[in-house]
Amino acid sequence: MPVSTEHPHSVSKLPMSAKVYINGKFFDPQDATISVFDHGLLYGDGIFEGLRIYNGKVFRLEQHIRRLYDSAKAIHLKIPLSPAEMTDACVESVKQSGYTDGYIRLVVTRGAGTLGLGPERTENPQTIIIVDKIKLYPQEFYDNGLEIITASTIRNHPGALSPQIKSLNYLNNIMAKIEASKAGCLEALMLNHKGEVAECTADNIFIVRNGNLLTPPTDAGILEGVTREVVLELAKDGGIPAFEKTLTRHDVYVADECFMTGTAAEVIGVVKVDDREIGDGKPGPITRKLKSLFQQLTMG
Ligand code: PXG
Repeated sequence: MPVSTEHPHSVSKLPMSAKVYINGKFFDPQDATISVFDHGLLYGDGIFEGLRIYNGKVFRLEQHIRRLYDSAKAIHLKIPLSPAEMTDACVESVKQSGYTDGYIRLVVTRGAGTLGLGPERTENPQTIIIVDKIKLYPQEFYDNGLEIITASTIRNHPGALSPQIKSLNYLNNIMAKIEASKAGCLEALMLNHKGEVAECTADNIFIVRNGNLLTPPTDAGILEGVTREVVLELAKDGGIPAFEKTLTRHDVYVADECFMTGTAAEVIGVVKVDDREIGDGKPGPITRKLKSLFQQLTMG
């Protein structure tokens, strides 16, 4: 099916419903299926992106597409579409859904093949674009902040699999997420193999200390979050000194403020870490300022 380059701002006549694009065709969710022999399922061999739609526009689409192709290159996966075609396919998928606000899950798998690890056993990588509603954290957590714990599960060792690759194997993060939920928390802080602060299971982390905004650098073993980049830009524009800096758990405990960023979470305050209250136990002024600047950006 040819994809349209028409902007999703154009008023859709289609009813609003979740839609799934698979290799150029659109399906209702219950009809969207791929092979059980897909190496994405059998081995987690594939990559993904999570994006947001705000007011009919895909937020930071270009950055997500770039990261997807970077992930693909790193795992020797040739995506059947060009970045421009993928961009058009995302825009068309949003249009087909009729959603003006929602979530996009972009997945490229290695494709179906015989059993065995080798990618040469597969052909036809599968391109999947799911447009769906997004379930946000309850509002009270945006107002009052979240409590998190440090997980004992560390982030992927960069020598095993670069955390910069958004791969379909999220098990280490899922293990950390389970630790969080067993501790009654919605997120967990993950350290790297050196014991430094890396990020959370699906969010990047920031702290504020003496008016400076600090976040771990890429070489701490993090996914370079699109929201993280936006927040660093907003800080720069808003006159908040911001730096990438190696952080320890101690730095987090004694921070004046702490918050997380992510496509799903946006900007959300963290007010307790491993049972230590951060600052005065409420989302701080810099957190609130950046949260509101971010919201203005998504509304604009
Ligand atoms: N770290 C990790 C490990 C992530 O997976 C982020 C940081 C934040 O990156 P962005 O680019 O979103 O600012 C992520 C993002 C999902 C889902 O459905 C997961 C993410 C994003 C959107 C949806 O689980 N992870």
